[in-house]
Amino acid sequence: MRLGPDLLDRLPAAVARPRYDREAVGCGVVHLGIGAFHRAHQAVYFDDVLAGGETEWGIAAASLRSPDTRDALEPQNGLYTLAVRAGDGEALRVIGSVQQVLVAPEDPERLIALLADPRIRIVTLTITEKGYCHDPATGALKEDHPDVVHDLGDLFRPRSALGFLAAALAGRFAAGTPPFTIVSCDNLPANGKTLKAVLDRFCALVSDELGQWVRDEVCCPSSMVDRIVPATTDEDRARVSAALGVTDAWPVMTEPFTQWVLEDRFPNGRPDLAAVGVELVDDVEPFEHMKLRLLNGSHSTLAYLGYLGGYQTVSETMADPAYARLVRGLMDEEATPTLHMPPGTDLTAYKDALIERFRNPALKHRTWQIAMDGSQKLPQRLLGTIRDRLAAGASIDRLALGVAAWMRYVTGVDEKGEPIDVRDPMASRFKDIAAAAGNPETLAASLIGIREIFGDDLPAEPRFIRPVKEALASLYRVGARATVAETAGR
Ligand code: CS2
Repeated sequence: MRLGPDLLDRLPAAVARPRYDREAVGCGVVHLGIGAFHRAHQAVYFDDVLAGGETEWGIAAASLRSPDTRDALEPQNGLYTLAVRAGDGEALRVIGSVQQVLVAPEDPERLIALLADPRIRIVTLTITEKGYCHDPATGALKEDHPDVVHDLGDLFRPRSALGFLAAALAGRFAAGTPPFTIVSCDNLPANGKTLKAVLDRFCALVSDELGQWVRDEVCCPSSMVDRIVPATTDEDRARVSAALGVTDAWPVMTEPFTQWVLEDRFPNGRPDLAAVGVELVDDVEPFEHMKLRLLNGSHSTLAYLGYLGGYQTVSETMADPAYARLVRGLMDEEATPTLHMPPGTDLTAYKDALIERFRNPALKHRTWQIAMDGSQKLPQRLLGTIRDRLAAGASIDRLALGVAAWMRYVTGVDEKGEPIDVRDPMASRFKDIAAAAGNPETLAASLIGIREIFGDDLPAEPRFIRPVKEALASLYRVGARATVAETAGR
């Protein structure tokens, strides 16, 4: 038997479930890029909104590529289980806020029509860093990106999120419908501003009139989202289904912690998000820096060094005391001095909690998963911190080791000579660079020369190049574990 509305009453008492009338809920939100993160984060906040009695904020979610989520959730009427996991067990909750799942490439016009519907007042995005079709170093739209070129040529059968948004906004503009508010929930720097810049530019390339309307009318509040969501395994599916007594084809795994900090700019209305724990602020930037630099910067550092050191998951990596010391040192000594938090923020408590979250043994968060798409992640996770440190004349040893570990990782060969499955939009470029480089020194020099990642400044900065080259040389000489032990002890 498959999880579905008719079976909700028969679930074990310990399983939380929607107590509101799902049939009475209208759709007010479209989410682009439905994946596990959306289902463990924004969809849960909206489920709380609906549980609080609001009825206009159901979610229609779209996948921009694969039909997998739709195939799993459609027979379940959108219902799925959230498994909140910690050392002391697992709490299950069935989420009801996702009303339908569309697969964009199967019927692009249907998604555009939905987005153009006046009832849709908010669009949320988790399309990953590379989904913005931008240059990660500058934030500008890559006008020669194949999806951008394609979508500008055929706006009514787009591929990219920007294409869908522009096509729908064109429809709303023509119909005199106010625009929706668009909330980026990706780990980009100034994600709202970055989205707004690429969208404005994209729409201006469609037409001057649309460009101007979008520039003047469309709001993209920035947000900081945080919840660790490892990929679901077959073992997870089997365990959750057994606990429910019915099959859930795709439950999502997460941790108890969750946070959403959001700029309060919603001219077309929003639910009472504060009532469900969203922190509404005027300026997200300090929180975003805190999270990107402390959590994600540490995560990527742990992922590359952990993978190279032979560790499969973050919690396994953290169980090595040298790695734990390195990452705390990275946070305390190198990242924290670059943060400017509002008064009253307890960064020590935040970092203590982060260390515990990384250690959570119930989460099998693979280092390989986090290592993906490093070219898109490095700038905001490590390089911004490095720039601020260098401007202050301060040391960057641990940050440089994180960058060097990324370099060794993207060569595609691990310490035992085994291949690494490198997933990155620039993977083939890395392979060519690695093949041409005769030694760590030239490897580092060639990778640092990639301006889309390192910008114009870092390739010309000896105080950056030297520690990265030294760290990379050490990774090749003695390996990740010994280099971590040595750097952590400094
Ligand atoms: C991770 C993030 O995969 C990754 O790159 O660093 O997805 C991380 O788990 C989330 O940002 C936590 O909020």
